[in-house]
Amino acid sequence: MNTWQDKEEFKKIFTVKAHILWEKELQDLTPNEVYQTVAYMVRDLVSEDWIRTNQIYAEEKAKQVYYFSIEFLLGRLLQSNLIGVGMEDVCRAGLKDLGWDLDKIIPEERDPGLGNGGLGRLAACFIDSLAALQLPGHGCSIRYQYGLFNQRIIDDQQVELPDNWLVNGFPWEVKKVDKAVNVRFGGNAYMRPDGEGNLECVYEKYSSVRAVPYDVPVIGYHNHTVNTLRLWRAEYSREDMYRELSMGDRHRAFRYKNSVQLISRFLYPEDSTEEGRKLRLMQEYFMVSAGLQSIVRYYKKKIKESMYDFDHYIALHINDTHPALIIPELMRILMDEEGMNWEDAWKVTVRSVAYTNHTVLPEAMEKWSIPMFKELLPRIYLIVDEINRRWLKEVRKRYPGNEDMARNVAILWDGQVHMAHLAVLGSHSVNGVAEIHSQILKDSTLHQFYTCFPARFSNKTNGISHRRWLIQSNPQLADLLDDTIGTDWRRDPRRLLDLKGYSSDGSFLEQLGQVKKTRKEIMADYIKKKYAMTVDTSSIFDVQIKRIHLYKRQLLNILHVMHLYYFLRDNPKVQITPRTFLFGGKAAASYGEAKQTIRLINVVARMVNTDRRVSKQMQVLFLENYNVSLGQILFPAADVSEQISTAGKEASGTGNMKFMMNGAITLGTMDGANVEIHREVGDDNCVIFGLRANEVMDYYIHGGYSAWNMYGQDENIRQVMNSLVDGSLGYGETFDMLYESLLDRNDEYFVLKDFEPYCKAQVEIANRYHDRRHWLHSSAINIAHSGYFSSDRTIMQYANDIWHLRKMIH
Ligand code: TH1
Repeated sequence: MNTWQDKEEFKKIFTVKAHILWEKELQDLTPNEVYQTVAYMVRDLVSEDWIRTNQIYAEEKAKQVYYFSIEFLLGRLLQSNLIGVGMEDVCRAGLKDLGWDLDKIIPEERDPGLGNGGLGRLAACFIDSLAALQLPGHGCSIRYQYGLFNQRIIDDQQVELPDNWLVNGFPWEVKKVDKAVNVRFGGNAYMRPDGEGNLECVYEKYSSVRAVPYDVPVIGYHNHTVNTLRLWRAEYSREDMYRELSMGDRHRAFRYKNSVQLISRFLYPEDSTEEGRKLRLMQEYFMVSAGLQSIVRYYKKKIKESMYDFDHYIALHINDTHPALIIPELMRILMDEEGMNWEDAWKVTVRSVAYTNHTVLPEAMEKWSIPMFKELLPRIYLIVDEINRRWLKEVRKRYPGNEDMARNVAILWDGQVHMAHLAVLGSHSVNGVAEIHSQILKDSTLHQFYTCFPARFSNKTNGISHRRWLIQSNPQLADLLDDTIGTDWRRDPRRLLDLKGYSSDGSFLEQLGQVKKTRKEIMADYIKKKYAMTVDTSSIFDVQIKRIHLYKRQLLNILHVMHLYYFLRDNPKVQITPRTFLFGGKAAASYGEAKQTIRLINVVARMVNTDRRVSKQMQVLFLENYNVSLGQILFPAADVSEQISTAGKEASGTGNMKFMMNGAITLGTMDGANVEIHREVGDDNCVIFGLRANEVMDYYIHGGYSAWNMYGQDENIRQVMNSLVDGSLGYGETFDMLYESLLDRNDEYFVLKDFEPYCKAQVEIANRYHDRRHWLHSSAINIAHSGYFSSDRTIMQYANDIWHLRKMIH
């Protein structure tokens, strides 16, 4: 691996590089120019390894996985890449000599926010683990010109601002003009006899979009592996533009240009809900077709094996259903371009593709209207129609007269294309992302498919990169771990278990307490600078950060905050352990209830923070624009991790794991990966409350839950509910939509049902925190067991059980 020998060499190279890039003297460089200079220097370090990695994969014909995801929520790359090449300290020292502070340079990088939340961040952790484990695997996605919107809070409410993250360029990417491909949309497709007794497809009058790849290096951890994240950008073809212009219709020509450029302009800001826009369908096909065409071209040019053996060398993974069109697209290429028959093409396709499901919320299941689908993708529609026809024929033969069965597994039904059904049928592997979630898939969401293909289903519990979420974001804790158990855990996070031997060691626990204190002070400084607010660092930092969604129940949290406030206000003699309630998260712009929840949190925060009677005992703050970078400050500072979704709704959650790894105690329901966290640490080291998934399910199936009864029976619920609509909050503000969802719409997510158990769980948290030594012990146990939640473990499971990859040492 290329490195900088020492800080002297760093400074020499930096000087030359900066002069070439900026034609300036060093003292005139802006911080952003310093950032870019270092970024390009890191790229220079890895460029040989990047080329070499690809060479080795091709020479050895290693099986490679392509991880297709409509989102990759990378976060900033400078520090993680410096850590990857082992050069953070040299760089820091060199910059210091030249008069710059690396910690002030790092924030110059715009946070690449090409994702909404957990699904996109999971994809980023996965490619990080692939490279760290020296596995041949690459990411494939879209180079959105605008990432997820920037959130501002104005007059208590969320305002969405465009995230023009590419303004100063993105030094990590390499545009590969020679690797561009064309993706076709619209036109007509039909079958006709080919003269040899078979049918062939004619596809005509389509319009072409040029897909240009931008490659980003994915740098392993202290090894020579550099994999690739390939991001596609849509460009109009100049020829098509000139042809239109030459035909005299300038408006048509510019409409064409604009419509093409729109394809890679915005990331859809929806999380866990279906966004039924035509442009989104175009994005999905654009990504899949461009990615697959380039894979097939590479396969033929470099691997040079038969297309019938494609699946021996290539694994295609789809992150939720957004890339599920890879199934008919591969069928199209194998049949229309490689001349394979249907049966053989289907075999190769199913053996190549594997699918991960990330949600069981019905509103998040992707469905497209058939007329729109057909118009946009006529050739792909013919293939999907044929897949469906053959499949239903088989189902009706196997289950004669059982139309329920047919309905539950059909790909085309009720005028819609059901993407999850297509994904299950066209894959050899289907997995959920936590045990309870995988069980729900088998028992209900995909039950009929499970009876047809039981062997396809498995669980792969999510994980997180301990490199980003511990080594990088919490160096204080990482150093303490090194001093206590040695450094092996950095390569093998399961070794964190060694910490159990110190979980009752008084001097270790004191140091652990000191680290947490330091991280809370860093958080407090951020809050002081940004909000001119002083938070009490000896208070319990109680944090809920995630997308705002009714099922995640930020409402439950804030209703408890309101209850606690009323209680303290009315009982001035009561002393509690002081609390700081921190919230963060974005709401989809069109999600009224979520946006009203943000306003409620902000209104309550002002009421609490300005009331001198209680503000020594509790404070509340909504942190603006939660993203990866803010997460890196928040997770290390948290004492309590709020994981309070309605049981059965959160497929996994991954923030829960980031908190745990940084020593926070989980306050949660038996949902998603909380179940496994609870199993790892036991009742003593987390606080579980509320309805279980089966109880929630029973209420949905048999009824018997009345939100109004809860309201009638519980005085505390009445008090907080009334205040939502009686004008007693803020300046007479009301929250009708939230009130209605809780009472008139019968509280779909059981907020009121779980209210009292949640309040009790919060008392339990306070009691435990009171015993500092016991709390720190729990904190240590959580860190020790967090190694299980490293995405390295998750990726090894995918690599062994689904992709069949082998480690490539070089
Ligand atoms: C999330 C799940 O809600 C979360 O529980 C899980 O930990 C995470 O995926 C990673 O597995 C999902 N995000 C999305 C985003 C879209 C559609 C469905 C889901 S599920 C756009």
